[in-house]
Amino acid sequence: MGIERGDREFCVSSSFKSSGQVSYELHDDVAVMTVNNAPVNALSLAIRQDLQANIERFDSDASAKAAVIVGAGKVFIAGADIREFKLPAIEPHLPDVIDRIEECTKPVIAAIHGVALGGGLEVALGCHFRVGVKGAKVGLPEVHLGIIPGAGGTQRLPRLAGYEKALEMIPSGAPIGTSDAKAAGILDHVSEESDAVAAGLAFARSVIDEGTPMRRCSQLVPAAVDAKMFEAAKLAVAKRARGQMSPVVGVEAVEVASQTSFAEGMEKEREMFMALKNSAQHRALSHAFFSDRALGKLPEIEGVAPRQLKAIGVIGGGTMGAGIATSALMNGLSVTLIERDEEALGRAKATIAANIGGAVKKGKLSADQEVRIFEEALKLSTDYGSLSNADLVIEAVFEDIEVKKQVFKQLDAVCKAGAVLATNTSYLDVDAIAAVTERPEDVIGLHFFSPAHIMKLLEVVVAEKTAPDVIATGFQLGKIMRKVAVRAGVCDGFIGNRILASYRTAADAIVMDGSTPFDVDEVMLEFGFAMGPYAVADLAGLDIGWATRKRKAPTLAPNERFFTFPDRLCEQGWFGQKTGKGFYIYENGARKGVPNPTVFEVLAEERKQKKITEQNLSKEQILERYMAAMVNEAAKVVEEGIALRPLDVDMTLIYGYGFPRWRGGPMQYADEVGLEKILNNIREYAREDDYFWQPAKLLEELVESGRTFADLNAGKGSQSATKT
Ligand code: TC6
Repeated sequence: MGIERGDREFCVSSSFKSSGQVSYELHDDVAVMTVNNAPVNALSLAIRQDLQANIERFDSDASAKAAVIVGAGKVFIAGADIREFKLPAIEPHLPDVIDRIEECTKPVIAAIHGVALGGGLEVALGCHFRVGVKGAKVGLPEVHLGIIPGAGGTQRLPRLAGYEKALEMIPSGAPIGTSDAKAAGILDHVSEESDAVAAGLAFARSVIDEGTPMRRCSQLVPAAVDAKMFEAAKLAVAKRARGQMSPVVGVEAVEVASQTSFAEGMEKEREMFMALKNSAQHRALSHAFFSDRALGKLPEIEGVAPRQLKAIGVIGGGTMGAGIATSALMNGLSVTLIERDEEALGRAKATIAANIGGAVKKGKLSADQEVRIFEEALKLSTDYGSLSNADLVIEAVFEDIEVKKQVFKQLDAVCKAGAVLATNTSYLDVDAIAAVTERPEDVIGLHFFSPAHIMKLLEVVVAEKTAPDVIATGFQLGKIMRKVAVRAGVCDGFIGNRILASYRTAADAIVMDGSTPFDVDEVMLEFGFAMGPYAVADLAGLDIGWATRKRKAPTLAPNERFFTFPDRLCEQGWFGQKTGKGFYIYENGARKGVPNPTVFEVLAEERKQKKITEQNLSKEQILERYMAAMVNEAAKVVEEGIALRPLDVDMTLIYGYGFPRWRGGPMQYADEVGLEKILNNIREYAREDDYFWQPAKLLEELVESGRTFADLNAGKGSQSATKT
């Protein structure tokens, strides 16, 4: 069918109706095509159709000698429209649109501002020239979504920039800046213009006037390469990826470029792309991508302005307080840190100095910033009165409710009206802490994770009376400190530590019943965690769990199983890494240990005492039990409204507890495994221990109604019928 555009006719598929999202405008003899699909010009079906139609139009437009493709708004093009990946693919497919651009008989120039990512860079690679304006970035981040570039990126990039650059960019997914991109030959020119249209037009003029030969990436001859390079890259990438497939497949796709013709390479790339697009890993990583962006979207703070946040106070200069102060200082806030005496202040300052020094060494801060922090931004004091101007104060003192209440009484007396009063408690009742003040609406929990200047997670714990603008301020602080803030409700351990306690109990039961801590750690490493639970316990210090068990012992229910085998290690002064021995032995300060043989003896003794018949659980059974405990507790956390949505749990476990992102978090994982299977397992385990294995009502309800956690994320139905 022919469609009239201006005075020319051009051909597109019969079903096509232009959405007008790609405009076509002649600037003298240069056609400017502007992709306009806010917010990031994602390559939706409508954009692909429009782009294809405009390329046809340009090719037959005798008055246009060159074309420039630009993006409207903040970026060039951020890639394929990820939301469309769930739907059946409709023509024109992106690789075909890009081939059509490349086939053009006249030069097409991509003028890049902001970012050209994924399919956006692939569009640019299909153009005959690429110009970047200052500050632009280009990259192929598809691996972070569990896929690989699927529109020629793995075949064109190595031909244009060489295998080494392609092997650096594709498996890492990291974008690069203009000077790097120019040096690699990805950009032909870096413009001083800040306006991409002006930069593109100027470049087009020079191409027309100088008759610069058009370059098609598909026709470039790849440099010869030693096949060993790919083997080495695969090994290195697989080690880093810890089970994630896409970075390794990314290497394989680049290798294909070294072995076949462009056309064959494109076919293979498509096959690899489609296989990954249909994988659980892609579903999990897409879920993580959108969940990241959903975390701060909460009805209770929609349109609510946060309070002012310039100067903050931190009470307590131990590891946690000093870490929080470091994070605030590194992100431009002024901090007044309070300790009980000068000596403690000195120690706090030394910790902060070491943290900041480390950041300078890693290039995260400049030496000038370091000087400014210690000369201007950090104040140390033993006097609560110095907090009278603080906009927000975070208490990070000893984890004891009475101590915390005392601190809050003092804060209530000295802080200005409207100051936010936050506790960094990891377990305690924030409502009870708020109740000792005259202003419970200003009180909130801000639960940082140790080391606080490094760990990404921040639980924003909303107490019963916390005001909406205080919640908004908690999220704003997270943004300023570049943390991932998750809303949590008040309960023992909030979202993360409560779920942790549950799967740790399950792990202890697995060990008590015949497996070893090393079996459990191995299974969890294979699952994708960076460390297993017992290696983590050694790192955190076994004395912490010992103290908790001593507190808990008198409160046990009659049918509650209780595991004291780690106490036998603690009794010998073995507290984990810090003492060189725990579940593992750490020779000469090594960070990776070897199994401590005493653990086997301790376990054998305790099993004998408790008359436990050893079970021989397979790796799969260990994993099923461990994950069932995690998912069941997580479901209770959602059911009770402690986490608003399953996705809040998923992001908490990913950012705070090392859950592999490519599995999407425990709730996403549970959906993939099947909720019915998990529930059946829990019911089966309950036959042995019906105290611990009580199925979450939410889980039962979802199974009964045939719904999933993803349905809850999408707002399909209430969280639970049991929720009041
Ligand atoms: C690909 O290209 C494969 C090609 C082969 C095909 C055969 N699609 O991050 P922000 C949304 S795979 C749909 O908050 P920023 C995002 O959800 C893709 N939507 O903004 C959010 O929506 P909300 C490879 C997208 O300024 C809004 O845009 N490309 C897409 O902090 C704003 O996003 C990538 O992986 C998309 N591609 O950062 C790039 N991208 O407002 C992914 C974003 O409803 N994108 N949205 O919550 C990014 O890295 C960042 O969004 C950014 C902008 C750097 C472009």
